[in-house]
Amino acid sequence: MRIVLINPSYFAPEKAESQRDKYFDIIRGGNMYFYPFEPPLGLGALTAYLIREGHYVRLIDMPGEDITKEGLQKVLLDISPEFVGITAMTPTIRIALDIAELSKKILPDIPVGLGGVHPTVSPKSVLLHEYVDFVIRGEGEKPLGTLCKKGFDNPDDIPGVCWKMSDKTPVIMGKAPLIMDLNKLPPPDYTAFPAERYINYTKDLRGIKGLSMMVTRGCPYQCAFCAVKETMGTLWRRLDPEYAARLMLKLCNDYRLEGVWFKDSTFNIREDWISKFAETLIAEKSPYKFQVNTRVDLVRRKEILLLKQAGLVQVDLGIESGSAKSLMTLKKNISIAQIHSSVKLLKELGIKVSGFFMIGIPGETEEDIEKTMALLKELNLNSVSISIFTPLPGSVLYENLFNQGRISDDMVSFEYHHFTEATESFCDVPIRRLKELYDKINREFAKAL
Ligand code: B12
Repeated sequence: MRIVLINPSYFAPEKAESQRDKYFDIIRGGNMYFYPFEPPLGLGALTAYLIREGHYVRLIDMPGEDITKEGLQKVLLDISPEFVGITAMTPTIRIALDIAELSKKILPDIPVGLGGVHPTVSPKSVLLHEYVDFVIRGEGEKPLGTLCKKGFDNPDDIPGVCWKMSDKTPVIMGKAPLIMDLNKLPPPDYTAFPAERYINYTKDLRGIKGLSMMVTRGCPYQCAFCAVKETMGTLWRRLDPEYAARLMLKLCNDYRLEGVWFKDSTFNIREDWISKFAETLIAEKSPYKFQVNTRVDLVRRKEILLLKQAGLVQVDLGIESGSAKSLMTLKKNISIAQIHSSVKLLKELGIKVSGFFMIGIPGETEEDIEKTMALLKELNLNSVSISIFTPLPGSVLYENLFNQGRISDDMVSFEYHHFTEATESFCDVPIRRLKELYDKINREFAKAL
């Protein structure tokens, strides 16, 4: 079967330029190394899986290939696919739906399915859209593989596959069981997207020729702002550590990289896994650098030293706030003291530290935000990424705010869920002031570094 998978552009067309400029201004300011330009690993994983199942797959990576809607139309007509799959996070749902419409208009008989975080948490609203035939919830490999095998006229009883009856009534299915043995999946297909562009981009921004990788799925922590449990669950699953290390070596070798960015939610959940992973790299005399994401309460001296020996150069920490009250609201389960001690330790060990922060957390006053500013100054990190809190569907805080009637389930506003462009305040500081503080925090911080 000929399958097209589409990674939509990040920004709604009318906002594209201002959004991009805004991000680049922040980056130029020197305090943010984050811009949403990363390889679509989810679709890369699906591509590899479907190819192994015997299908032809063309991944259209709109941001990576800089494809416009006109370009997309041409590729769709050229390929004449038998199924079009589109990925969507909350901020890209409207664009994903526009693409579904475009696909239906030029290929009216070809089924269109949406997957990813937003369709997973809000299957009904997405399926009610005129141009969407299927919503695939959770990990997509098995449900989409089965649907393609069974045929699109026969979608009932496939866990994870939601569909419409002939009178358009949506049939909502639960998610497919989590994939327990990740080793059995083929690694994501990096040839399916323009890897070189992503490599050049990381070189410009982070100084290292690198690519992102993921070797685990799921996160057992309960952070109230995060939505990842909806697609990947709370059960931590991983590749065998030796296999994960070999895949990293292979990726670096294949693309002549200097290193890898691990995008796993929390990299060092288990110490024995980390030891085997690091020891494999050390035994192979790996010359490559890598970065990981983790929590401040998981920064352990012995482990960091071993990882450093294996090539660890940077740790990204979810610090989020300098206010103990806000950390409670976020259910981070970390203390300000832990933040200080883990940053101090990482610096001592010669590891670069980057931090994620947010302001405008529900219940916050200006005083809480000032505490975050003070913490940012004290920590003096190598780089930071600061967001204005935005409730993500699939997260506990979204649910709470929704139940309190503070947000409507209005899809149109979702494209403003770029955290630099918040249109609404969910804390005690009015939105205009929040934006002023956001600009101030970015400006001041850029100077402090
Ligand atoms: C890498 C990453 C990015 C990258 C690349 C995303 C991409 N295009 O792939 C970049 C940097 C661009 C990015 C940006 C943002 N991200 Co992000 N990101 C991630 C991250 C860390 C990993 C995603 C990943 O590759 N996972 C691994 C693959 C295997 O999983 P997957 O992508 O979910 O795909 C699987 C299933 O979802 C499903 N599936 C996905 N698509 C499709 C499509 C079809 C047709 C089918 C059948 C199945 C299917 O099958 C896949 C294989 O099992 C996740 C957190 C995490 N640890 O997962 C957050 C996450 C996805 N991001 C999130 C957010 C909020 C953002 C931003 C809004 C942040 C910001 N400050 O602006 C922006 C949004 C940009 C935009 N306009 O859309 C949220 C999404 C929540 C939500 N409700 O939408 C997540 C879950 C993190 C969180 N804290 O909650 N992100």
